[in-house]
Amino acid sequence: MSTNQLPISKKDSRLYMSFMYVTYISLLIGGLMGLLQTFVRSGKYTLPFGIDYYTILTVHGVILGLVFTTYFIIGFQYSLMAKTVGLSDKQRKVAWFGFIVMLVGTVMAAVTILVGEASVLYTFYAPLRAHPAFYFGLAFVIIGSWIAAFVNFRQLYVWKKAHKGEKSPLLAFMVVINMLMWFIATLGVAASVIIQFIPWSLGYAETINVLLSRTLFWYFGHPLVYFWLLPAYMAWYAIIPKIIGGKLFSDSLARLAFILLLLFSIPVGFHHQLTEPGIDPVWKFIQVVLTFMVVIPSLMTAFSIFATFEATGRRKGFSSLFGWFKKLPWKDVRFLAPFIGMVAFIPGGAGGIINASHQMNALVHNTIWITGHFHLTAATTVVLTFFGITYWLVPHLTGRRLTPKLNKLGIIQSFIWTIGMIIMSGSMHIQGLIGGPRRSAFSEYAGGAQVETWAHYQLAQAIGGSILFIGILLMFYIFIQLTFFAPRGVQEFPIAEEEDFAEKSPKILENWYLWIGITILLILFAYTIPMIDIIKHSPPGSPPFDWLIGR
Ligand code: HAS
Repeated sequence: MSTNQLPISKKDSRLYMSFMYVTYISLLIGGLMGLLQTFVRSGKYTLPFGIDYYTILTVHGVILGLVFTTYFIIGFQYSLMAKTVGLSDKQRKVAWFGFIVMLVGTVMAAVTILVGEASVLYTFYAPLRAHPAFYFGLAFVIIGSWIAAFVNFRQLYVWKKAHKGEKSPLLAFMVVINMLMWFIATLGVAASVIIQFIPWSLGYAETINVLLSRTLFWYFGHPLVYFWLLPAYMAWYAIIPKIIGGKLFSDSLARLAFILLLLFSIPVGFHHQLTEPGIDPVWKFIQVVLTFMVVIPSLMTAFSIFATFEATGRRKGFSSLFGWFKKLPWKDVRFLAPFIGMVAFIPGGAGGIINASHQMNALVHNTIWITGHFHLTAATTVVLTFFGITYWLVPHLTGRRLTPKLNKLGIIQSFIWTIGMIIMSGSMHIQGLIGGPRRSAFSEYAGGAQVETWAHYQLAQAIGGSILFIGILLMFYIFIQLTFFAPRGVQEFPIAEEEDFAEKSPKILENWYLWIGITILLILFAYTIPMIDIIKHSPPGSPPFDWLIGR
């Protein structure tokens, strides 16, 4: 990869930091809601002022799953693009516009939820119905993120025009893949929101086609989790090697892994709907097979990271089998936090494979096992990597330094997070296996025969949740320090270089027409027939396609 790093101007920094402010305010609010949830589920606490459990569950899911992640990712990706391919004045203006559109949408959705008019959880499954402002808010957030996507596409396009024949910088390539995936995936949820939810919530349509809405949601929902994961992979492939004093393992392998993630992350939404009637089992099976295909790039990533660690250690002179492992920079939080995230992804990924394994899904679906799964993958792997990025990105943007004291606090934060998550996610997994449901307040199933057994695990979740909340407070404190108070200075923006003897990456890896073409073909293959089936066999009075099938 080209080592030429472009400077980030003050004006640019202000834009990227605006995304970070929303990110960390969201973390604080969303984390508090998570804490309250675990308290309620423990059965030892009821919410004051008649606040509904599902309202706080919705705030938690929407604000952490959709707001915290999206703002961090877009802000981080902009900074990667600025460093590698640059951002023009015009692009910055459009980027600000996108930010404002997103912010307006976020505020609309947040207020609607907070006043109790949209307690529909982050999946907003019909027939739960929210106030129209919630759906309009979501639509704005999506449109704002599309603006960001198109700015990113334009940034790479302009760079390519000025650097004819050169391969694009790896990180810019990765950002474009992620935003392409996001754009294609959000078309599904946008269609559902605009064609189905908004007319229904405004009262123009009396009913809603539930299965169609859920299918469109999950067409988006699985790539959504990769939209969270890919920025973490960007850091693992191209930033962590620099932090540990190594080089990029393989530019081609990294690009191929991202291409495979683009191809296979979308046509797999049915693995969230395996227990749903109305979808032909053959198509469910086909999407399960495609789900196993999307595991491959993650295995490639695991291989690549191990190889980077080992190669770096051996270059430093450690010849024993695992000697290199001891010498990784354990005291550097920029490495430690993402490393713990990587380790968490080993059981997290294994859990995903269990979920995807058709028959086994019947055991875990809709149990709190799934909640345990995504607290390992999203809330540990991804979030700890995002924290790891924050420790250098924020001071880089604010012209400050990560001091040894803040580094130490970061290490403490990483351990608090790990302990809290082991307790909380571990007990969720176990409770799920013995039938504990997800998305339920404790009071709703109190009196059932299994409550006694579940109660222990729910108490453990409240303890884990409390530890995690302490972690959130500490992280927020570190963020404030890095933004406003840390000493002025220069914090490195670590981007790994390629090995001097690295082979040239094949040109085909940058053939966008080819990869976008195959992505579309795979989506059409996996979704066309089942979608026609769903529409054809939907019950009478299921808009919006009644007119189409003559009812
Ligand atoms: Fe998942 C449900 C399947 C990955 C998030 N998932 C969810 C939900 C969320 C979520 C939020 O098939 C709940 C949605 C809801 O509300 O209903 N998931 C998978 C599969 C993967 C997977 C096959 N999930 C993720 C990631 C997420 C995430 C990543 C967030 C970021 N998931 C499912 C299924 C369901 C599901 C079903 C529906 C369940 C149901 O019934 O509702 C795969 O992508 C996983 C592949 C990963 C690996 C691991 C590779 C390991 C690596 C680390 C290497 C470590 C190193 C460190 C090198 C194969 C890369 C060195 C270590 C040393 C020890 C030295």
